[in-house]
Amino acid sequence: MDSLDSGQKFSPRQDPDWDTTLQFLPASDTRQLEKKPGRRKKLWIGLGLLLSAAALALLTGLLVWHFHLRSDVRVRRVYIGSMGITNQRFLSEYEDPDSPQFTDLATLVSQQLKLIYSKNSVLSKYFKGSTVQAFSEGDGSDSVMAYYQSEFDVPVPQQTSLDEAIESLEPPAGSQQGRQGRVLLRPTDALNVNSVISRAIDPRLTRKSLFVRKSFNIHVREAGIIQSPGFPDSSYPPNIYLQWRLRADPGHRVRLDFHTLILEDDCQQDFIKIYNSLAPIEHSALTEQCGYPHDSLSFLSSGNVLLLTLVTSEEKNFPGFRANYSQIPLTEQNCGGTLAGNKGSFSSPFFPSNYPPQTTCVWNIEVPKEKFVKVQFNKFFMGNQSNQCPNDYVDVNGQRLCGRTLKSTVITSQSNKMTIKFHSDSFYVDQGFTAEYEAFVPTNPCPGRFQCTNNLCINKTLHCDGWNDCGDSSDEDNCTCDVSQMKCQNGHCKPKFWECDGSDDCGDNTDEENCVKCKAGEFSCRDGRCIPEKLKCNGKDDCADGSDESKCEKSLVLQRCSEFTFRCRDGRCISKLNPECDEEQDCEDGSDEDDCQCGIRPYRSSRIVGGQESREGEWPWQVSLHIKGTGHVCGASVLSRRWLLTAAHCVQDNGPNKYSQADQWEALLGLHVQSQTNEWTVRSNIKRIIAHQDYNPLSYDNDIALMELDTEVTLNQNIWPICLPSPTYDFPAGQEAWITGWGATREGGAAATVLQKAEVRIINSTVCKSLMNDEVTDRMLCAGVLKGGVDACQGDSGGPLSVTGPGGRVFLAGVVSWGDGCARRNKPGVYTRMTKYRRWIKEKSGV
Ligand code: 4AZ
Repeated sequence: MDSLDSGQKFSPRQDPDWDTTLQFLPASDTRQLEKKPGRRKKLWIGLGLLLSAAALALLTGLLVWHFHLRSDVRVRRVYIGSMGITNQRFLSEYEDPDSPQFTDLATLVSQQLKLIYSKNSVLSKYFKGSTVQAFSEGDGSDSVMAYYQSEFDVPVPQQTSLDEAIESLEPPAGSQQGRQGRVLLRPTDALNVNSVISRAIDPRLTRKSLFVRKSFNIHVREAGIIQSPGFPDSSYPPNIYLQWRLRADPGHRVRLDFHTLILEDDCQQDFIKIYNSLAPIEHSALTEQCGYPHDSLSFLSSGNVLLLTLVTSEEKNFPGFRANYSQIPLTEQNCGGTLAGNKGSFSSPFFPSNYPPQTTCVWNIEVPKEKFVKVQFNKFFMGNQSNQCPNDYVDVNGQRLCGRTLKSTVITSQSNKMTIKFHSDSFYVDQGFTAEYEAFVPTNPCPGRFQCTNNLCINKTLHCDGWNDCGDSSDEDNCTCDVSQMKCQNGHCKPKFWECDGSDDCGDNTDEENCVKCKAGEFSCRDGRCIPEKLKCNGKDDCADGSDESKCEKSLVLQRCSEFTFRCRDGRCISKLNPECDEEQDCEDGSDEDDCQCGIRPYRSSRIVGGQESREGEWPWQVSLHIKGTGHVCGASVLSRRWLLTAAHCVQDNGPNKYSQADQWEALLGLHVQSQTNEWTVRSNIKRIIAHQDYNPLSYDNDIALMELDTEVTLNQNIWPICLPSPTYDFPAGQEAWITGWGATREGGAAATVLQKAEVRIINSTVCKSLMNDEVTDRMLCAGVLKGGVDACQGDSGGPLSVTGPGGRVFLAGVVSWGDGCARRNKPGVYTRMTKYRRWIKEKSGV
């Protein structure tokens, strides 16, 4: 394909015996007293009921009082912390929690904590005990950092005071704890303590259900691999809490690169969390991940320690992760410095990995005297956008930038100098930025190019072409439209064929006004007819194509079937739009939910030109079709354990190449990287190819073919069928869709090695026909990004155009077929329209 480019509150443990469903009997509920037997018996029953109600009320009141109001009911509260000790030298034995040296120092730390807590009336009253979890080198040469957990049993109403007391151990924000050698305790104490930081533990780590808790201590001097239990052969076990404590040599950082990470989607259930520490202290958390993340998954510590934790819940277990660890010298940080010359580039430390916490870099740019400096940030991922950017930020000549954006940002100076500072605080990291700088003559900032209001320079041909190329629309302001364009009220010019196409292209909707449409108070049927609005969802098919009843809460059985209505197996048609495999039974016979073992990513809960690398297992229906001895030629989709679907033009003889012969081909299922197979990849011979009998090699009409595998494959986490849409399935214009493949990454370019993906949109057929010189038939479907830059390309042919349906299952909307080049502006990709071939597929393959 072508591509352009917290400290959380600890909640009291719930008593499992506590019945939250207890209810008072309604006093006015006389139905209880109306039951059958004689009057005396009725009276007794009534009395009995009244007494039980009173007893129940008393019991409930007692329980409420007991658990919520009685001030001596206590809850366990756990704090995780670190203690800086300045009069101890770090010994290598401290890395082993079973060593006598570890035990000795741990005892001193526990005593010291007890002493610290004893000086505070609240802490001393509720303190239960501390355990030391690990030690690392401290900041200075003769210093050690201890990591501990302290437990308190506190009455429910006192929890806040306890939190405040713990916080009071730390000096107020901004003061320099320990810097001046301030010690929290008298010099007579065994340990000189220069910092104590404690935070309430993440409540997910104290779940009672976590029955396996294990820690691993790893020195990362020699690079190695960590993986979740069972990976990659089986899913991780339920209810585990694992910690990997990673240490590098002094003067080094720990580096952790995830190769695979597939967890349950809900972070409240399963998650990994990484800390810039050896204990899960909230204020040193660098990231939390769950599901199937797509961001950069490389992390670096600021010091020589890093902690990785994995927590899982009872249900939904996934493959887990594999990560590589290593150490790199602290000196290996190419960040900051002086930049001279007319142009150049720089990026945040370790880009595209996540930048380390607690890092500052300063770049001083100086260009020739008579010029000014312009810096363009191309990628910018600096944490959350917030006022004044108090956390991670980039400071350009005194102006702070933070947040995440894919748009380019340009900043100019009013002199030949510019200072750029990068800063990351102690927690939550991000990917950072890439930037280019350039010297410019103040009187002519964009020589030969158009200057946007945001200072971006763009190609002159992009000025007034209907597209927002600047990002701030300034290239489309105050334009004189040419004959092929319409003028929007906001002054923008748009291609005429965008008028009245149902989408707001002007930005002020003026391209959609004054279209011959239904009047106010009328509903527009899918066939263009107008009916009174009040007839919509009234249970009658007033449009006669079901469209006025198709987006209602309830699905109707219609009197008549139309080209827009789903036909159940019993022959009856229902009004609901796209009812198949949406996880709800709509047909009386349930046939809309039959044969729905498709369109899911078994282990996911959530090239293409202008695309990005996909993750392994993200597109389990994608197939790579190889010509034996040559390699990848086309894509295909898995329909079942036996059948694949591809494009007919992939299986046409071409001179000496006998592509129509099944024995020439080999299908690779579950493949991610070309020429790298793994335990999930299946290589299969082809038994039979069935190209569509009406395929037209000139027009590419009916560009579809089936391939039968010579043996059925076993489905696995990387091999799964995609759902086929029924003939009436609707893929409306504007809907998002994904293209995937190993094709060329630019027109005329080389094929991709890692499976690429790109997001496109379904394009209105009338618009597409006019863009593609009327060469698009009704059996074709257009999709793309009309601005250009994203498209399928050579080598993607035969692959899927995937669309997620209402129930979350993925449907095959099209098969990559043809286009006018790749990723050109106003030249969408053309796909074989799958809804037209449902019967043909059934007839030929039985699927
Ligand atoms: C091809 O040559 C091809 N831009 C496939 C798709 C497109 C162009 C070319 C669409 O296989």
